[in-house]
Amino acid sequence: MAIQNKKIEQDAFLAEREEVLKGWPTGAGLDLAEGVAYQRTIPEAKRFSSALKKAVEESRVLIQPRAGVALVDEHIELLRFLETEADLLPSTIDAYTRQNQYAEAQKGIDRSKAAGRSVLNGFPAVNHGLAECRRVTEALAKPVQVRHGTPDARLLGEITLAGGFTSYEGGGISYNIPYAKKVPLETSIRHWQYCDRLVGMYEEAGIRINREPFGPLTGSLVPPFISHTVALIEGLLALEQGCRCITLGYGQLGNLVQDVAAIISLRELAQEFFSAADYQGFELSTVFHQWMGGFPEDESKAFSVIAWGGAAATLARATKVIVKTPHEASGIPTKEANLQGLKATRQIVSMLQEQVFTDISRLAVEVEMIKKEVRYVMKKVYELGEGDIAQGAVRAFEAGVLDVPFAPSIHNAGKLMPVRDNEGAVRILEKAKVPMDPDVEAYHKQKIAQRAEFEHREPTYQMLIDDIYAVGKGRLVGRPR
Ligand code: 8ZB
Repeated sequence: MAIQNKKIEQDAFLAEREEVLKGWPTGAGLDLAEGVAYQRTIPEAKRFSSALKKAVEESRVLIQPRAGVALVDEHIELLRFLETEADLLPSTIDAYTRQNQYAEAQKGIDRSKAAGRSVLNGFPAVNHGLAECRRVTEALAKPVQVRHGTPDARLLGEITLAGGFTSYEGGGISYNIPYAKKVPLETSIRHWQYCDRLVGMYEEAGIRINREPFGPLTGSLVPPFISHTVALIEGLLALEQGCRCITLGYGQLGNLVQDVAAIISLRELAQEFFSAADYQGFELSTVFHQWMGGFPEDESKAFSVIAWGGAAATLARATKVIVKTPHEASGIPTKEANLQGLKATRQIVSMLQEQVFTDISRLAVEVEMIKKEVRYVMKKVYELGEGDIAQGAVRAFEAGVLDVPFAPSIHNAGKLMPVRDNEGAVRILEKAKVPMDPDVEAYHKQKIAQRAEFEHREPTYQMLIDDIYAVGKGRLVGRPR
């Protein structure tokens, strides 16, 4: 049957659950009621949703790293080290687990034990299982979230939620298009409906679990209206399955006006579209990702990029900021480098927390522009789905109506071409099949023309390539040499 944005029925969910739990021996015997009872024992101070709610109320910006290693004791040690500075904690899951390759993950665990260091790029939660996940979450004083990149995260969700994690990242589009090559969108959306329904089951039992679609997508010059549209769709899909605490995300692009406008418009559009679809009583927050593109090798330069992200997040009053490290250009950071990223971010977040940048006049133009762009695409997505946003999303990707730059998936057109304007804001050079209001498209063209004139060259693919490498080379706009 075609995919639909419709709450999965209890019997269908429970039948599917039996199969999901067979995916690896650690799934055997997982009892949902016992998981709920366990979640109920978690103190308020360790609930992700509570921390986010308080931050929204106090207009504060929380900071969160990414971190995960192969073995439980080392993972606990790492997170304890980071929680001295972080407000919120992650457990970044390894790449084998993200691909449901649990046998490979097991080899990685065994080899890590032999080598005395982690040979996995994250924490293999499925292999470690329920009791070990609880050992992790119990060892920490702060809320912990599962962060990954998994098209089929059903078993991972079962184990980690019963294991005491209070937030779950990902979505059927955002953990497919940027992360997988061949997984059909219907498949990943359906599997994420399961994850959302699982969270919905906890919610219905009185347990608040935070859900966060992955905002930045490929992190490579993704225009705000594209990532916002995906975020809204994933928010709507989550709400339908019973999720009630949603955090929508955005990846920093580097132009301050555009970045602040992106967070403001994301929040307002979410209220608009969620209410229009008749969802009420949800908690909404936002996450700002420090620059997700290429970083400078030089650590001092990397700190500058990190701080600029912290500044933009704070001036935009995102609810939390996901922090990069000075090791970004080389790979998985040491725990010391990870702490350095947090400290650099803490300093700038604290210094700027009294300053408000959300009411300057230049912002209004960008906020309205993004809203117009998103409404235009969303209208088409609903049309394609004949009123159904899940079906609409699938057809929109098929038609190139939704198109994510630089995504590896064969189910993404890859024809939309962004480029920076003369002030570094990301604009649309070639809209391909993405619907845009003619006035808005003209605005983009005009902004790009200013840059072309300044650089005495035509805006072409080369300009975009120059932009991709610019930050790593010490600039925002990829000027010709
Ligand atoms: C899409 C997210 C990519 C970012 C970081 C990368 C990059 C991935 C880990 C990690 C610390 C890990 N990342 N895995 N950071 N520990 N196990 O996610 O460096 O910045």
